[in-house]
Amino acid sequence: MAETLHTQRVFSGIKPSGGLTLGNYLGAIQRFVDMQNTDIETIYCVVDLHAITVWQDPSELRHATRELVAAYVASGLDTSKSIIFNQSQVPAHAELGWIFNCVARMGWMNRMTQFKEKAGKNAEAVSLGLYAYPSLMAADILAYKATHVPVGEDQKQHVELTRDIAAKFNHDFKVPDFFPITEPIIEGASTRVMGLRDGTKKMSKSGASDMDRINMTDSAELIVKKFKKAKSDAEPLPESVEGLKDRPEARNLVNIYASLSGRTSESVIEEYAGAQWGRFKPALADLAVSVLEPISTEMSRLMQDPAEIDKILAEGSAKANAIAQPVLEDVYDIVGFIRGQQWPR
Ligand code: AQP
Repeated sequence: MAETLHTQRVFSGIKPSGGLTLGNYLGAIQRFVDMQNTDIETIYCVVDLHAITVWQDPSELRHATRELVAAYVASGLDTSKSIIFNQSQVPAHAELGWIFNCVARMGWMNRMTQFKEKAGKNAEAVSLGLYAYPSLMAADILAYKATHVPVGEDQKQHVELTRDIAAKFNHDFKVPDFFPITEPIIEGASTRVMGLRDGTKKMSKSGASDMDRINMTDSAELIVKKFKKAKSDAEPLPESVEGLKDRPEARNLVNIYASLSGRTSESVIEEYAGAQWGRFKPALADLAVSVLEPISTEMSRLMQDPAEIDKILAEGSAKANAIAQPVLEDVYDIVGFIRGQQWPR
């Protein structure tokens, strides 16, 4: 458990960088909903500043931003319980992000594996924003002094960097405990949903093949087709989860089933021990359709009223700003910036 000094607060976000996948749903959104239903304050962001670290067509970005809000709400996030907003409407993120660029060390950033994966062999040509992304992510979290961040396994290293930035800021400016040392919450059977065509690579919005992922807006027919064509292996399902150890595709499909049904992988294996893929895959597809279809239907309904979605974002941004701005003002005072009459803005 993180700091007792700080009020418990959850922050997390998703990039509007394309259509949402089952990985985003199981690794993040489903868990955002679970956390909303606890006593802890929950803040969920559409991190549009992060999305533009790679090229986004402006009208597609607007669409993806609204669609992400629609997915949040259709999946069960409730604006009376959670703050839902887009990052660019709260200037504290970018302003604190700059300060953290000056706190984080080059050596720390050079160790970020996600940058290496995303930049690939093309590191010289990618944006500076992609490289600096983790310090903006630290600002997203710490602008709210969030104590807990539900994320998928792929974001663990970035939350660790957030902890390092918080500790260095607290130390350098001699303000012990100003920022909390945030805890990542990485739990459940789907902390890393893998691709359907390659069980060794994460399912991703921007992955090259659409058949590798389930999109939250896919039709029932397409979901069934994708699971039918999902890579598996020649063996039936094993008698115990240990038998999935060297079978990445099989393990992934079992984990997806477990998360979608709110069960453990053990209990899924107990039910399907010895089953052939011809039995398991249709059951998995039916389950996925039963979970995703009501959500995508509600998403399309919400998307018919973009003004209502923009209103959710405006109201959420005002609430987010009311928390983040005083934190930023304290940071400015701590750092030694002079604040004139326009503050508080
Ligand atoms: N495959 C996944 N399994 C489990 N969790 C996942 N998340 C993403 N993919 C998986 C979790 O979703 C949250 C938001 O992620 P994001 O969209 O902000 O960034 P990302 O991790 O880079 O997602 P993508 O789909 O891979 O986007 P692109 O392709 O645009 O880079 C995070 O909590 C993440 O862990």
